[in-house]
Amino acid sequence: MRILLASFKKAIAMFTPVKRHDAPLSPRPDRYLVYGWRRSYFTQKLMAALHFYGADWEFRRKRADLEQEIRWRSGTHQVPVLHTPEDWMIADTTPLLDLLDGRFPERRMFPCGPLGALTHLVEEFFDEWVARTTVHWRWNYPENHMLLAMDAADGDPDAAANLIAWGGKVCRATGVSSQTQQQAAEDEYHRIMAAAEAQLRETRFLLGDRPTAVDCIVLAGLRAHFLFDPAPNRMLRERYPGVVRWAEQEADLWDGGGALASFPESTAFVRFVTETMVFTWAPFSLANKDALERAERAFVIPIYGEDVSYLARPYIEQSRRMLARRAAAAGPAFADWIAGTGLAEALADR
Ligand SMILES: N[C@@H](CCC(=O)N[C@@H](CS)C(=O)NCC(=O)O)C(=O)O
Repeated sequence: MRILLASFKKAIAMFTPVKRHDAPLSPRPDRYLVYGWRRSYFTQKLMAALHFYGADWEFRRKRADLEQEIRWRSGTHQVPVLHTPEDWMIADTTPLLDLLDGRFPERRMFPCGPLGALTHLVEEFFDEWVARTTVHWRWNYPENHMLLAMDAADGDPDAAANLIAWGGKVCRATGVSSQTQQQAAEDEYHRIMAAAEAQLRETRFLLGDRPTAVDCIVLAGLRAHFLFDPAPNRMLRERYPGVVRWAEQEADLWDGGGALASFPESTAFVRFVTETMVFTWAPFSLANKDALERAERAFVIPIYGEDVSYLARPYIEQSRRMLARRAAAAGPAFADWIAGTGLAEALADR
């Protein structure tokens, strides 16, 4: 009898709403809300995608009063967080784009089949490797600091000083401390921009005449960082006028039409990125995986002619595995192609 009573109480508890003292500050929205910061790489990636989907959405600055609730509901302190009309608060842009592709299938950001796996691969380069260039150009140049830190910290000078110190640590963790690596990251980005400038003379987007997740993250780098932060801004504007026009006007005019260049040739831009990945992202993500397996906090690998130390980070490995699983699901045509690229080993272990 006592046992029966206990399980009855448990069942009742299961269906009794938890009492919260404060009403939520963010009630269920009737459109998609993006909580984030306009100067954040991944916030701008999600914003670019929502625009391309033609979704009904709105940007909301993630302010201090929402911090606790958003962190509690989404499970992360990072931005962006998407608040959906179902009242879900969820994070992590790559799986978010997968989810939204199912809702806007005519405007998907990851094409189906092997071209979709190739899109994920190129997206990974910008998400997990070029991310170091965004932090370098922002936090290694003092002329950016006050403007950006005060904006992020809503004008609070102590919080801004903490942010500048945090930026220095992120630069060390992502291998852009030495002069050589800083120069190498900038030179690499100039090569990427030169490839984008040439590609945009041929096609409206980087993989053809319609946008993909790769366009979202490249646009995000320009909009959140490189065409805003004082240090890189002027030089990039002078050297890549086609890219600037695309980022500031043309890309957003997409009408839902157009085709992508077919797999495996894809575009010259994609070929340039996959060749660059062989000596950058691939050794980096494999060494990160090995370091995590050995429970080491950091690892050292040769990059651009110098031994560079990186912090071992679980998310890099989680993301590599998601990519490896997508690559495996893409079938034999993708497997045959990847075997000849020098990237197969980085996608082997899922
Ligand atoms: N994998 C996540 C990454 C999000 C992310 O790294 N956001 C950055 C801003 S662009 C952030 O919140 N950084 C603060 C931190 O990591 O402490 C995504 O794709 O959304």
